[in-house]
Amino acid sequence: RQVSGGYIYTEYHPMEEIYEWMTQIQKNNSEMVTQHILGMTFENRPMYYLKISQPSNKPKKIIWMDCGIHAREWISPAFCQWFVKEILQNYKSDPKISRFLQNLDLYVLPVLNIDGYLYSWKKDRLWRKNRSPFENGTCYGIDLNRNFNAFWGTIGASFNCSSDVFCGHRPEEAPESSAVAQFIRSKKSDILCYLTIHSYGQLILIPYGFTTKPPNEELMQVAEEAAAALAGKYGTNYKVGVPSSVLYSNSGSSRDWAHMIGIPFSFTFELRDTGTHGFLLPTDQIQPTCEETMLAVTTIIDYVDKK
Ligand code: ING
Ligand code: ZN
Repeated sequence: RQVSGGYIYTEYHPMEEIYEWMTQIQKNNSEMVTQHILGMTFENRPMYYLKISQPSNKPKKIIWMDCGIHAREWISPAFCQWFVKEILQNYKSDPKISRFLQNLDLYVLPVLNIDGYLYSWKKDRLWRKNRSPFENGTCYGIDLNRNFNAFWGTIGASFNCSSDVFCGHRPEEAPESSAVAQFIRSKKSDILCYLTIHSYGQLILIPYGFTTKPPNEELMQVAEEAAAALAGKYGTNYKVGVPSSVLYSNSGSSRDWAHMIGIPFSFTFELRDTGTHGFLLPTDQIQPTCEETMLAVTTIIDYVDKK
């Protein structure tokens, strides 16, 4: 059990508790953390992100990380929360963290697909998409990770609204993907790295999802370093590569879009496991999963900072 500030990080939390967690973390760390609104979900819930920033006069670059774009991938929001806790607990004592916080601000969106996450808790544990209704309420949901303007609708996506990979009728149709895209666009010259956290599969994916062209060597190398750091903790094996080489091609993903508009580093994480439990990762794996992922993510941030 990992408890900090009265919050249990080794359990999954319903959305109401994550909202409350955001308020508390901001209150208890007001010198470092601010809470900001990114937009509203389809069902009109506020999407908040946390900005972690060490006070200084230096101009900073940005690391963006979002979790929970897919509703059923509960380990993802759990990791975003763990990440924030670890940074705040350790930034003074951990030389790596204290070094990169001198140059970088961390922007963390703990749950991107809030309506879907709630639906996954209350109605259908394996729900993936957002909750926009179509065709007179006979089908629901856009796959937010097919709704970005990156070869949108061309491969690994569907135009059928009952499909789990329904890409919408146009890029950024969903208010949730639109809110993220607008924000990333508005800060794009300052964002060094875009991280998006999914499960499952134990993968680190690099752009692009829609071609089989050889990937950017540097991104590949950074991802391999991150996977090695991760494996160093518990021996968990991650595969690294472009989607077509490790799984299947896709289009309209946030990772590809972020890289296409000029963000130099962009990665998708697929956390534990490889299918034994899949999306239903047992709570006793939250801690080891978050610990090892922390090593991978800080390896990437460290690289990006030193570059
Ligand atoms: N996987 C991601 C998806 O959007 C992905 C990312 C794409 C992985 C293509 C592999 C290949 O489908 C999950 N689990 O959501
Ligand atoms: Zn996913």
